Amino acid sequence: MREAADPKSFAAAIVAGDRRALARAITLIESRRSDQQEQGQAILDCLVGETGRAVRVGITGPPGVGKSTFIESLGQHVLEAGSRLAVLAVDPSSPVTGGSILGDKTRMERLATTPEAFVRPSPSGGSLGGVAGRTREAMLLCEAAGYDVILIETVGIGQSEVAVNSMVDFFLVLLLPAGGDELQGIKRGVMELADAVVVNKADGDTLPAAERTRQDYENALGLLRAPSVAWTPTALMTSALTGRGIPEVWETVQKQRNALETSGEFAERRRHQARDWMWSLIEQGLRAALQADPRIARRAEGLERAVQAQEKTPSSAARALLADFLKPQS
Ligand SMILES: Nc1nc2c(ncn2[C@@H]2O[C@H](COP(=O)(O)OP(=O)(O)O)[C@@H](O)[C@H]2O)c(=O)[nH]1
Ligand SMILES: [Mg+2]
Repeated sequence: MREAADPKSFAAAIVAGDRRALARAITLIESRRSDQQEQGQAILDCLVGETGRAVRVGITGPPGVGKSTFIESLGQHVLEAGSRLAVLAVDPSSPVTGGSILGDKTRMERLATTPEAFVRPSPSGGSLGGVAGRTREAMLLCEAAGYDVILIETVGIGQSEVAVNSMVDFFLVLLLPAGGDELQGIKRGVMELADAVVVNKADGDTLPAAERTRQDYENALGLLRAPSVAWTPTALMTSALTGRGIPEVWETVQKQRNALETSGEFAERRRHQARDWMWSLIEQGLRAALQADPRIARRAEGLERAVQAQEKTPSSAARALLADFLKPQS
């Protein structure tokens, strides 16, 4: 596929199942070069009608909990059930822990070599908003390519969970046996987003602790505000190594989907996500335009100093800058 191939034939190749075209389109979307990004967007624009049909599952959890291993195991199960599977990762920390990508590739070895599966390692670098944004677009491209289950892995630190939650239908928090969510570095806000909590490593010596932890979270979930009217979040237990509990996880995803579709919440959630996504792009675009305007950049520097020196309040500085930015230029 040549670099400047026209978007329509590029899009057609993706729909026809050309994996290299799909990979190339994702690379264009992830590119830092604006001409390549535009090519990627043009391809995506041709494909809007082909998107939206997958089951989108986000998987988060602390480093080492077994997310990649879990995805390998759940992925096999999904493939055996006859689905086509795409795996994407949002890992804003990957430039730091550069080795993790290599580790993930070997952990998802079986998936990576299965023709019905498409595994895309984390993009490295960039702001979280940017990384998550590109993951969302990569997800749409995968849907257009006919993948009907999309698993998105995100490391449970910072805001990435919230970003991923805003693009998936089912949000799964993976935890270790024992230790409260504070100990595991999971914020309460993230627990409130969970459609299911899954305690992994329910095997060998850690099986009894996994059982206790599952029960603890089952109780804790009962006290949290449920994210949905039609679905009550549940706590499960798996061993990604032995496969124990994996079929139950998939059953749970399907049950939630049915419940939300029946109640109408499914379509509503997707509509909200699309609207929020539009606004977050508008905000990003505004910020980029603001930062790209040299007149504003100079003004901002002065205002920043004044705010830091407590000569101006942040709100008056912000108002002054916005007024400047929005004033028609002569
Ligand atoms: N005993 C046990 N070890 C597991 C299980 N799942 C993952 N591991 C191990 O935990 C380590 C981290 O797994 P990984 O999938 O890379 O975790 P991630 O950082 O969350 O993606 C690896 O050594 C895995 O082999 C499990 O269910 N049971
Ligand atoms: Mg991993």
